[in-house]
Amino acid sequence: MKKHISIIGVPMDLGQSRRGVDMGPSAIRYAGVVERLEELEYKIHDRGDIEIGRPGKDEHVLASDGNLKFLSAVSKASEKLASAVDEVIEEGSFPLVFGGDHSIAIGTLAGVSKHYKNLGVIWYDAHGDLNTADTSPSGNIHGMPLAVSLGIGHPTLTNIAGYTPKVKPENIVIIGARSLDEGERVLIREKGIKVYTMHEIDRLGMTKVMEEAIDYLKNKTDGVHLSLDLDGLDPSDAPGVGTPVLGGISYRESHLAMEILEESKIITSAEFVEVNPILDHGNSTATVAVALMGSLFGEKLL
Ligand code: EXY
Ligand code: MN
Ligand code: MN
Ligand code: MN
Repeated sequence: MKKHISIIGVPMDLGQSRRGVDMGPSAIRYAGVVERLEELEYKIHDRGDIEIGRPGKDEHVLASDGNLKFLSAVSKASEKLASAVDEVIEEGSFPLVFGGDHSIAIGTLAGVSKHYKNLGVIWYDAHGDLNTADTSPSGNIHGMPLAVSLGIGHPTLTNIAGYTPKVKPENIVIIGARSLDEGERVLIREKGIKVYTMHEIDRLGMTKVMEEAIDYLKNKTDGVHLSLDLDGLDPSDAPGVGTPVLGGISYRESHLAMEILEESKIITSAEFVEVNPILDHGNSTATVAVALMGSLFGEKLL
């Protein structure tokens, strides 16, 4: 029987300050994702895009907390996304979500986590995304989704889908970190969150990092969500992102990471975020995202 993947596009750009990332889902589709995954004998159901409301022009100022830009529009979209992801899992299909900025992970995890007692999360990112309104230097919600999913942050965000928290700190592995704010460092230490920074990736190599991450998660979780921010990769390989950070994971290392995840069979949902075609060279970042999905879903050369 063919395995089923359901694609959900989330054209969200309100979680950060650079327009264009709302076109990420189109860019990823244009890069041929459906055809690529169909080649792998998957049955693909593209559910189209979640509708993102446009905010009033002063909304970020009017938000109940001044340091949470577009709180209301992000929350509404997160609720819709959570319901769509929930439906996909109910149908027995694999949810594959395309961003949009990383604030969408709030909704994805809200839809996924209710189906698992102990959801694991692999957060592949240059950043920790562990800020709150109090620690954020920017007020951009895309710097907060992992904290929100831990139940830390504004209640409108932490209570998306009516429950909190979505994930336990001991079930998270961050891979690729190289830009953390002070408040995020404090939270990582306080909660004991497992982080493979670029230092560990350089030192141990990607094979060891992924094997350790999988060992760390596999016996204590009943599902693992992959949240892959394209800015986890080096900007030379993935230039079309809004918050690039030098010294990142290479294209080859990322392929290897996806192949090792595929072999482990632990991934039960995934999202690919922060593709911004306006900032891209051609459509290369979406093309990289699609190639990584190929590896994650089992593409082999021979
Ligand atoms: N830490 C910075 C902030 O909170 O504003 C930058 C966050 C970028 C988040 C990107 C998507 O991973
Ligand atoms: Mn359900
Ligand atoms: Mn991120
Ligand atoms: Mn990032």
